[in-house]
Amino acid sequence: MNRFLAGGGDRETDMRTPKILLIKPPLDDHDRPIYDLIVPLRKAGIDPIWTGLQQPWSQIVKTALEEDADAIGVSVHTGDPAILLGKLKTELERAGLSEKILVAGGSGEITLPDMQAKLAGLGYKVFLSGDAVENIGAYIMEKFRENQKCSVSITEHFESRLSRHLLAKHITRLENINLTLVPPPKKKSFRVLLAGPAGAGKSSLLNKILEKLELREIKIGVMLCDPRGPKEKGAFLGDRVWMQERTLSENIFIRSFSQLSNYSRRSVNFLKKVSDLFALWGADITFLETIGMGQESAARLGELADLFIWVALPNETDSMRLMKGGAHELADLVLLNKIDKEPSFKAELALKQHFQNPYFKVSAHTGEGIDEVCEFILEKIKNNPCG
Ligand SMILES: Nc1nc2c(ncn2[C@@H]2O[C@H](COP(=O)(O)OP(=O)(O)O)[C@@H](O)[C@H]2O)c(=O)[nH]1
Ligand SMILES: [Mg+2]
Repeated sequence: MNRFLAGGGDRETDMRTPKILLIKPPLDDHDRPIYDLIVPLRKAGIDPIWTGLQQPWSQIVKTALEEDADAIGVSVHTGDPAILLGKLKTELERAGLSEKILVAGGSGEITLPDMQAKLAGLGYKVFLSGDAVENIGAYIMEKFRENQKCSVSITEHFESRLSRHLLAKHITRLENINLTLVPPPKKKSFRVLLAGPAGAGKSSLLNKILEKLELREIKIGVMLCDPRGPKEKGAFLGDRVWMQERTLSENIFIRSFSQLSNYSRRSVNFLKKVSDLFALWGADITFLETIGMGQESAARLGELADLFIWVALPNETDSMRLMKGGAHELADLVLLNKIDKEPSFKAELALKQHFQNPYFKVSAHTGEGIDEVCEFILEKIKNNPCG
């Protein structure tokens, strides 16, 4: 069947900020320069993605493909920059990703004038420690705006099963323009929402859950949401760092999104459409990790979920908190995480008194309780009419 994404030309300006994937060559072990870039890039209105050190090229390229980042920033401190950046360029081209904005920086050989000329020949704009970080942001924004001008396309036809590459591209199109998938997929993917306060361990638990489900040959889409700050527009998309081992799996597709903390109706609709696209790629399950949540209303997000999981910390779960209103009321399941370091009996007592649905004690560090969580999810899918 031929499907298409169709819609008007109104650009979703509040949805789309340019993304840059920050990387180190596989053998380079120096992440400090990356950390120095993150906040200045956010201030320039750009979402930086950082995935961690020591990743093979194949993993870097798969991440670039799934995130469909507008720019790739490479920090080189050891090795021959021309060989390393040449290799990256070849790998990106091989994966059909030749249109990226490429920037590079670092120390050592990259500072030599003839090296900069070589890298310019490969398409990289080089920024060195003497350059103001703002210049990197300004360069990326300028190139991004140029690319945006020529990339508005309203109707996109495609065959019913999406490739990984097309899935990534279509998600970007949805970020750009309010499009509708026609017809909607018959088989939806089962949507599991992971919510809870920042730092409760949502990403770490998701990594463990994916590790188990991956062994069962289940196809999984993952949406990771990180917050834009109240002052700066860009968001640091850093959740992938906790799931590095999962990013090479052919059955897993991970995409990061910057979100405002109030989850407007438009952004919830957008996330729903992304999960429909995941279904067309073949995903049986879509996980959505929300930005850290507190006591604000999460009702709109609740609409999105076939299964709403609330991740809580034992020390912060007591009767007083549970008796107050909050997002935890929407939960089908509570995970009391970090039981390797915090006693849980008081939290359990409070949950038994004030929470009607099941809870599990878990640890993302030791893996305790993760099998039970996976069984719970799979059982729910079995009983789900659209799953
Ligand atoms: N001791 C312990 N630490 C954990 C556990 N799960 C996560 N953490 C740590 O808690 C911090 C926040 O974890 P993260 O997964 O980023 O939380 P998120 O903000 O809810 O996604 C990190 O330093 C993790 O290593 C756990 O089960 N036990
Ligand atoms: Mg997280």
